[in-house]
Amino acid sequence: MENKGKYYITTAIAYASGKPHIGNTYEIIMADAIARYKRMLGYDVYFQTGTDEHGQKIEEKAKAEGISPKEFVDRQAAEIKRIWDLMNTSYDRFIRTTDEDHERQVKKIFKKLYDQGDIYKSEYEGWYCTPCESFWTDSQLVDGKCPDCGREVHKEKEESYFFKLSKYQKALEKYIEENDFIEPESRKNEMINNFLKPGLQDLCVSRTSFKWGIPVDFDPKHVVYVWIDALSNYITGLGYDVDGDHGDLYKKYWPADLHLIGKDIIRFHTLYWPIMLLALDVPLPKQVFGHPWMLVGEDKISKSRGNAIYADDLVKFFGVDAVRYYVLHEMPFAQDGTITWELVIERINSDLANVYGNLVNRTVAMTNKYFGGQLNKDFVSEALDEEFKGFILDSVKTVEAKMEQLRVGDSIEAIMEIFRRCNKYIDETAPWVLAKDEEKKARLNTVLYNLLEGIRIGAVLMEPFMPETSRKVFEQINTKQTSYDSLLSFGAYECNKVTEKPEALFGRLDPEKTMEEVHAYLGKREEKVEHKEAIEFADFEKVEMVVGQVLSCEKHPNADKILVFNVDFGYEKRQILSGVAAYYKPEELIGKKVIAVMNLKPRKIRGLDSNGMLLSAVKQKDGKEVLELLSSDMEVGSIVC
Ligand code: ME8
Repeated sequence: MENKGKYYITTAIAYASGKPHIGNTYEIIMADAIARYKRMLGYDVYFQTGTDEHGQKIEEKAKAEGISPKEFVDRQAAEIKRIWDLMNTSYDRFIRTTDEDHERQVKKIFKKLYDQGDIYKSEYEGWYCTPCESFWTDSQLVDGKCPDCGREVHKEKEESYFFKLSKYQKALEKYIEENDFIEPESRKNEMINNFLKPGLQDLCVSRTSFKWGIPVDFDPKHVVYVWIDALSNYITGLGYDVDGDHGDLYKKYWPADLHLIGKDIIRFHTLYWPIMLLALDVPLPKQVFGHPWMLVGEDKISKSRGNAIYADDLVKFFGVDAVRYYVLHEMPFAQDGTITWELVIERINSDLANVYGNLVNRTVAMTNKYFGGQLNKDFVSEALDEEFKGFILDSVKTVEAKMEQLRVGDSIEAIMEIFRRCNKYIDETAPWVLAKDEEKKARLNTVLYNLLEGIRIGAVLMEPFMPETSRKVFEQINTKQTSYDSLLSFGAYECNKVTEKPEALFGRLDPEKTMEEVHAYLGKREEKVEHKEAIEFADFEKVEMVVGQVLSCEKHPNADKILVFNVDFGYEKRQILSGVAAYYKPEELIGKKVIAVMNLKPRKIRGLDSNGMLLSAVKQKDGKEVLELLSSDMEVGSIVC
């Protein structure tokens, strides 16, 4: 096969702070599908993934467990790698930011940028979000919270190193304008309008408030900002060397053809990362694709809310390929996708069992029944066949065009259309009727040949997405014709003897029974909810909670999820906003006694003031969130302690 050149693809490196959920896992599966597809096309692919192991959050988590950060990340990285391997992902390197070669180069990168005047020392004061490890200015906060994750921020001041991003802004703008660097298009506009047009601020690139990071080697009380450290993995993993003594992989594969990442970290990859490279005089990556997010139902996946779904749990019930299929098929190109256990079951039944599995099973069974398992090339074609073959060959082109645009879900759908067309062909040709007439034997032979060839072509195309299933299909129909070149024309199938006893590729699931088993399993499984750190009694005592009674309650005019309460506490009345609109009608809350945190700093939510917070209890039940506002029979004005 013709060598199409090199292709270097990377995923984001996962935070080694917890177990990756199905959203994180989606990304490695998608990258794997693209990598496998490109290899099939004849590209020389290098595929890198790994773990992001430094930062304050990891330091804190390790401390809470009483182990060293290194012990903590060793365990987490092993768990992440286990899941990547379980999902049959074909990466070439699993880089860890604690790898010695990476750390050495990051120190050198920082020093080079400092020596050439791109990084300078100063003092920083700003709002800091610990989970995101990001500083924010007043104007960047949204309703007083982190604009990325919506969590609380706190003021922090520290001596820091800064990176003069503005120096490279013009060059970056030019690159973005002249290339298809940021995909999809909507994400490109976001970056231009929200960050480049207002002008890039200098970026704080070191920390002194914690230790778990790569030390700045000429000023070791500072550690390198985790994003400078993490982003560098894409070149250090290939053997980039600041002094120019690059490894062979770097020489061969850089610049990256594709950085596949989630939509929340586009800013880091399309602004800071290319600017780092411009400053290092390293060629820029060709494309950054910011994929959408996987939601559970309509909600963000959240470990603290306990709605997270994990790939290994899904695999226990449905197998690796069905899970790969679901996430790849269900995730749209630019909008968020959704997953629930019920939806996975539905999709397996409708597509994999009823269409794909059923087609292969009955075609192999008919080949056995009517021809002892082996066809010949004695063909009697009819007009219908040409349309059928044309459809299949066109589908090969559709898949290629869609994959070129990274529309993975659409590509899979085009392959499923091949299998649907085959099933329709069975209805149109009715092989069981042909079988009754000895004179129609050659026609029956042709029909089954066309079906086996359709299956073969579909399975070759499906291999990057469901490798193990394609392998089983090739085995069942007994073909060695599995290369991409074999799809150029219709008719490469060799007529070998098919398997005598075809095993079903996908069993049909009984939705109710399966869900019962899922609930029983999830109920028994160790609780995976992440708990917050222990706090001092003195900290708890700072919270003032009082019983109040709802005087009025109405919908927020600009936010669907929020209700606006007017609450009487006896000694004063207050307006408090609460995100409970999905669980209550406003009128049923009037007169209800509630418990409020009184001394939470006032904040604005979508234009309205909220002066306190109402307490509620929330739980995930059968895949849905159940919530209740906490109440008390005590008199209005009673202190809760
Ligand atoms: O961001 N659906 O790591 P991470 C789809 N360490 N993708 C999701 C998702 C969801 N619900 N939630 C997260 C980091 N992701 C950094 C990356 S790269 C130099 C450093 C994606 O473990 C997320 O957007 O939080 C990111 O691309 C990947 O999962 C890993 O997220």
